[in-house]
Amino acid sequence: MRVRHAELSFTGPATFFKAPYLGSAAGPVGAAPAAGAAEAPPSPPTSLPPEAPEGTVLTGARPTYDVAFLGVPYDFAVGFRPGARFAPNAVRAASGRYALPPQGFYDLEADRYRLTGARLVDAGDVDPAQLETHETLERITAAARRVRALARLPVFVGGDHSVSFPLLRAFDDVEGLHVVQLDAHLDFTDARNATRYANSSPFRRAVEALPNLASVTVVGLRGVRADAEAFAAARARGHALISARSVRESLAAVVERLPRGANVYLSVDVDALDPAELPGTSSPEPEGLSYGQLRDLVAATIERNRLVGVDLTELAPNLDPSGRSELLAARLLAETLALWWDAREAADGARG
Ligand SMILES: [Mn+2]
Repeated sequence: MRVRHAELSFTGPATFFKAPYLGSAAGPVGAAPAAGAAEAPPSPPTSLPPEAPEGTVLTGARPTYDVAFLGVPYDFAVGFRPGARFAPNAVRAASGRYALPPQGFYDLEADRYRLTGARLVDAGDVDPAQLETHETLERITAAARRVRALARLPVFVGGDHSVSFPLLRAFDDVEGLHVVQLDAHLDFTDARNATRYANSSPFRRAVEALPNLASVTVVGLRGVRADAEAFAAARARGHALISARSVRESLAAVVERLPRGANVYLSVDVDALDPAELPGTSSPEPEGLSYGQLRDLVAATIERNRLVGVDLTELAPNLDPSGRSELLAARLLAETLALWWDAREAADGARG
């Protein structure tokens, strides 16, 4: 009988999905580019220490991994209850429950294994420069570029939602970039309290900075304190703004409004979910999406488009002592990876 090292979910140092850890002590940003450093070898999921030397993420033309996770533990842009800085490590710990076995995940509904052979890596965390906002944003963008070079699918775990702006800047070369944002809030405010880089403004800053950002589709909107100017500006730019109520009325009709055939960056603010399912977030709004609705929206987005990157933001583990918020986030990421892997295989098969 084969025994895997660190079989139980709570054993060993926590990394995302128990993937090998690539970050140096300072994280990918702190690690200076090592000229001519050897490529990190593809390695199966394991909790053993990685053998890749620091700085290996920077050189390869072809990504070494299928999926790379980057923690972005920055929540200085939150206007209400802080705690998203703790999300990367909380998701690491919770995702031990979804450590990928060598044969993949057995899907009981489809009666098949999923994510079989996917090479995952934990690329460490960005080091926030605390109150030096622009320095922090630069570090996030630089780290995201490096993670893009490392893996076919970069997955970023925030942090508050402000991090989506510097993350998106790392996709400035992607033609016809489309953002699918699952969120209770629009996050398109120009400025509030003389602040332009808070977690209510990331997509306003992104469309200003990125000529290649064609459009944004937001699903899950609700609440009674929205910014009218922001909604007018987003509508004027042709963004699709879809309420949580619309999802309740007809998920199928909402799916038809998602982009098709686009290069999509998926940004999941966990407050899109109903706070009864995910209470651990800064600004919860009642009447949110169910987990199943959110998962189906993610599935439809991935099936219809080419996914270039994913972020998950606004998870504040300290606001949910039960721990179920980070477990749900880890579960969503595991399903997202499986959906992406299926879509990638289908696309490879079609190219034949
Ligand atoms: Mn948001």
